[in-house]
Formats: sequence, C-alpha cells, structure tokens
Amino acid sequence: MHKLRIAIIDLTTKAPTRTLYARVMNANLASIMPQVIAVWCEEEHDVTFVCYTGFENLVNELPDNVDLVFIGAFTEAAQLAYSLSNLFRSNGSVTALGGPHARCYPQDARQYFDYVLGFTDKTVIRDVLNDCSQHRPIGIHITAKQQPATLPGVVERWKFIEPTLRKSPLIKIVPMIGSLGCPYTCSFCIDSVVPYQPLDFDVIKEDLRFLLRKFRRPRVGWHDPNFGVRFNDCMEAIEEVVPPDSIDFIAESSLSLLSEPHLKRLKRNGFRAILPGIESWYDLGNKSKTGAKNGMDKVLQVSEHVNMILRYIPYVQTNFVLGLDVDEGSEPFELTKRFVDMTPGAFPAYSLLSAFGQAAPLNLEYQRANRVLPFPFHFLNNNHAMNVKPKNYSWPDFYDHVIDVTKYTYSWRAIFNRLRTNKSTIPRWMNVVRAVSSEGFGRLRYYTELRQRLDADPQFRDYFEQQINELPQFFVDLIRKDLGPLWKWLPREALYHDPNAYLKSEIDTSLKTVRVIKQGQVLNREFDLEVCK
Ligand code: B12
Ligand code: SF4
Repeated sequence: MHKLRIAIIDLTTKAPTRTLYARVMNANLASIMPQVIAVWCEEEHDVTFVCYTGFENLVNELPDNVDLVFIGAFTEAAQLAYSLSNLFRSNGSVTALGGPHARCYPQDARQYFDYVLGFTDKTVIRDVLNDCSQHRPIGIHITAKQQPATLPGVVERWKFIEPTLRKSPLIKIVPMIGSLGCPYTCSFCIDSVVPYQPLDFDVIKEDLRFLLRKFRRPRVGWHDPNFGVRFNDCMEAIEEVVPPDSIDFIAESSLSLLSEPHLKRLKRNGFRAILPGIESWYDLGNKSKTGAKNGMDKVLQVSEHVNMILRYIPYVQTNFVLGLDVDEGSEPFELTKRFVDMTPGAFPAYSLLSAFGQAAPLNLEYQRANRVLPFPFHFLNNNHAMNVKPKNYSWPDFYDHVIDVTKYTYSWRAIFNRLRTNKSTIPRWMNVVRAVSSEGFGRLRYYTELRQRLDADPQFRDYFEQQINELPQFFVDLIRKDLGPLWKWLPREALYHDPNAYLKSEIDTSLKTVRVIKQGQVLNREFDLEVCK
C-alpha cells in the first residue's frame, strides 16, 4: 500500500469561543482516541494532527491535499464535523467519523462521511486504511465487536499530547485511561451495556514514570467512565511508581466507590478532583450507595458523604440530571437547593435529560413514546437543549424550575459560600470562574432567553410541543453564527435528523448496517452483518 496523507481532527468544542473558562480548560478536554488513531496511522503513513479548542482559525489549521481525514466529534460538534467532511470531500479526500456522535447516530452520520466508526480497535483502522475509498451517498458503518483490549499509552501518544497542552496557558492535564465500560447499569448511560474491562497496568505505570520525568508535578485526568472499579489494583499500580502525593489526579467515580478508607488512600496518592454522579434524588440508589433511600433522606445521606469527600479531596463536582421521569413538581429542584446549602464546598453540575440516539437502550422507550425532539445536534450537549419531552412537566414549567435551581446554585451567595469553604487555591478560583463564565451565568442567560421565547413566540412553542417540524429561526441563526465560514459547507438537510432512527433500525434491520471491508471486499466478521450497498 502506498503511503497515505492522513489528517486527524479532534473537536473539543463546537464553535469559536473567547470565554475565560474555555481558555483555561478547552485544551484539557482533548480526547484520547484521536491521539491513539494518530499513533496507529503513523506506523505506516504521514499524519497531521489538529486539536481544535475554539481559539484557532479552524479553516487555516486544516491541512490540504490529504487522502483520508479522521474526525473525532461529540454530538454537539456534529454539524461542524459534517461541514468539515463536506469541505474535505470537495477537495477529493475520503472522510471518517469517530467518537460519541458516531456511536450514537451512525444512521445520520453515514449520509455525510465515507466511514462511520463505532468501537474502534487497530483492526478497524487497518481496514479503513486498506480500503480508503469513497462510499457515497451512504457511508459504511464499521464497529469492532467490543472495546479494544489495549490502547497506546501516554509515551506513545506524547507527540500529539504535547502540542495540545501547549495551547493551555495555566493548567495542563494529561489524558489517561485505565479501564473501559462499567459494571453498573444506569439506564440512561452509554456504558450501561458495555462490560467493564481494565487496561494494561504496566502501560499505566510506564506512563506515570514518564510524566514524572516530564513535569515537576504532573496533572493527570482519568477518562475512565467510572474510575476505581478495581480500586486496589489501581492504587497499587500508582503506589508502585509514584511517590506519595507527587501527581495531581482527576477522576470521574461513583459515590459507591468513595468510602472513607478509599478516600484516605486517594488523598495519599494525590487525587485532587473527583466528579461523582448523584443524578437523581429518586433513582439510581445503587450508584450512590443510598439503596432505597429517596427524597430528603437521600439528600441528607449524600450531602454528608460529599462533605466527607471534601475533607480529603479539594475539588468535588457533583453531577445531576434534570428532568428524569421519576421527577415531579418542585420537590426535586427544592431538594437540590437544600443540597447546595448543606454542601457548600461542592460544585454542582446539571445536565438536562438527553437521549443521544442509540447511546442507551432506554432511548428506545422514549422513541416509542414519541418523546424525542429533533433539536439540531449542535444543541445536544446536555445543556443547550433537552431533547426528551419531560414526562411530568410542561416545557415552561420545566424551564422555570431549571432557571430557579441554576440561579440559586450560581448566586453570589452560593459562589461566596464555595469560595469560603474551599481552602485550596485552584479549586476556589476554578469554582468562581465556572460560575461566572459560560457554565453558570452563561447558561442562566440562555435558559432565560428560551423561557421567554416559549411564551412570546408561538412557532417556538409549537416546535417544542412537536406540532411543527420547521426549525425556529433562533436555532438556525445560532448554528450559522457558530459555524462562521464553515456554514457554507453545511449541507442544508444536515440541520435536521430523524430522532427515531434508532427505533427504526431496531425494527428494520436492513437499516442497521455494520460491515467490515477490506480492499473493496466485504468481509463478515464474527457478528451478523447486514449488507449495506
Ligand atoms: C471521560 C468523559 C468526558 C471527559 C473527557 C472528554 C473527552 N474529550 O474525551 C470530560 C469530563 C472532559 C467530558 C466532557 C464532556 N462530555 Co463526556 N464523557 C466521558 C465518558 C465518561 C467516557 C468517555 C471515554 O473517554 N471513554 C473511553 C473511550 C476510549 O471509549 P469511547 O468513548 O467509547 O470511544 C470508543 C469509540 O467511540 C471510538 N472513538 C472515540 N473517539 C474517537 C475518535 C475517532 C477519530 C475515531 C475514529 C474513533 C473514536 O473509539 C473508542 C474505542 O472503541 C462518557 C460516558 C461514558 N460512560 O462513556 C461521557 C460522554 C462521552 N460525554 C458526553 C458529553 C455530552 C460531554 C460534554 C458535552 C458535557 C458538557 N456539557 O460539558 C463534554 C464535552 C467535552 C468535549 N467536547 O470534549 C456524552 C456524549 C454524548 C454525545 N453523543 O455527544 C457521554 C456519552 C455521556 C452521556 N451524557 O451520555 N466527558
Ligand atoms: S456508573 Fe457512570 S459510567 Fe457506570 S453505567 Fe452509571 S453513569 Fe454509566
């Protein structure tokens, strides 16, 4: 095979930005897989790697004359990715999409990419490189049978990590991963049906040694869906190579794994930030170790638990989902406000209930009940649109509650309480920046605008009520503004998608086309594959 010229683009954001929080954090949101794919491709080909953080002029960063482009995108960046694909295809390149959007919306993405990749291992990438040909108008969906057994570590990815971290002026967080999948089964989660699987501890140890040589005090962000499931093994690996408290670690972990003995050990090993999911006051008790406790009883127990975590770990972000079917009336929101009062040191992060295509089997239920709205992907990031019609609230009612709890959480009083309660410098100021920047004040402004339009603009309300399909101009204008010069490359039909594509693909399996190709030949791997061309 001749040497290919390959571009790999990691989209950490969907639009240009100038916010303070984005300046501090966006380069630290880089994904691991685009770096992994760059390592695999570079074994035989020429690679140009671009990590877009919202501060670059993206069009100027794009390499020309490439044979194949891989784009990694969350759903919020799908329209940006579709525009890029169209631009590259017009210049003769073949394009491939991977990442959360490709996993959640393969049916839609196939209209705009030659390849759409689900679980991606080295064999999948090799198949794409060997074939490297146009598949239009409908691209090929390829997915490995399961998550990869191994991934290149930091040492191998360093060439791509280093230039990305250079874009981060203050805090540099190196992305690492120790496991894939999760043993829990939270019904809304993309990993609820993906088996837990640890990655190679020897690679992790080598990476940590390497980082200790590179930085005076490294910072590592674990991308594990649920860090510390094999807690002792993880800690032993760290303790073997890292002197106590010499690397700062950040991890997402469930409350059930954060017992006091575990916290003592995490503190000793330098864990500085933990992001546990609480999600709901009425559901998912197994995840927060609250069992059958609900309502105020759960608030009391979780608040006590989080305050205990804060005695060991200086930065705690507690994740909540707003609008779950178990929620009704003002009580869930009032309980969250009590939690904010009782746990002043934690930073609460709210996600609006979102059904990301085929991420979780639960989404089939929403689709069957015709409750999924076709908001453009650009707004599907857990905040800019809730695409599931709430079961127990009208839209105005729901947004009133969301605004109320957001105002309360990012009020000057709550900001001051967080500042006063936290003692370490970075957590104190990070909380302030997040509250006054796009996340706190920014979202409040946005929700308030949506809420006003629900009253003032009948077309807007009709769209939310699924009475009309025509997209309100408000959303079109935002996408146009965000895409800037790339707007002209966005195929107009890509503003719309079928919100029930997952359900339809379950009913009509010919739509569920997963194929593996090699040098133009279709190969059926171990799983049943439908023919798609
Ligand atoms: C770690 C994590 C983060 C980290 C790191 C993000 C990052 N850039 O990787 C942080 C905390 C920063 C984060 C932020 C956000 N996240 Co997040 N995050 C996760 C989490 C917990 C694990 C994902 C992970 O890294 N897994 C390990 C990798 C190796 O496996 P994988 O993701 O399954 O990827 C496989 C394939 O998809 C493929 N692949 C992945 N990337 C690529 C790229 C290319 C080019 C190719 C070819 C293949 C490929 O290969 C992998 C191996 O098979 C998932 C939930 C979960 N349980 O999975 C949510 C999840 C991915 N996040 C989600 C969301 C919504 C967000 C935010 C938008 C939230 C917000 N409002 O701020 C931001 C977006 C940040 C950004 N744009 O970078 C959603 C995405 C849904 C979607 N369709 O877009 C998820 C699924 C959670 C959910 N709500 O259901 N997140
Ligand atoms: S614990 Fe976290 S990663 Fe695991 S299934 Fe639940 S939400 Fe998903």
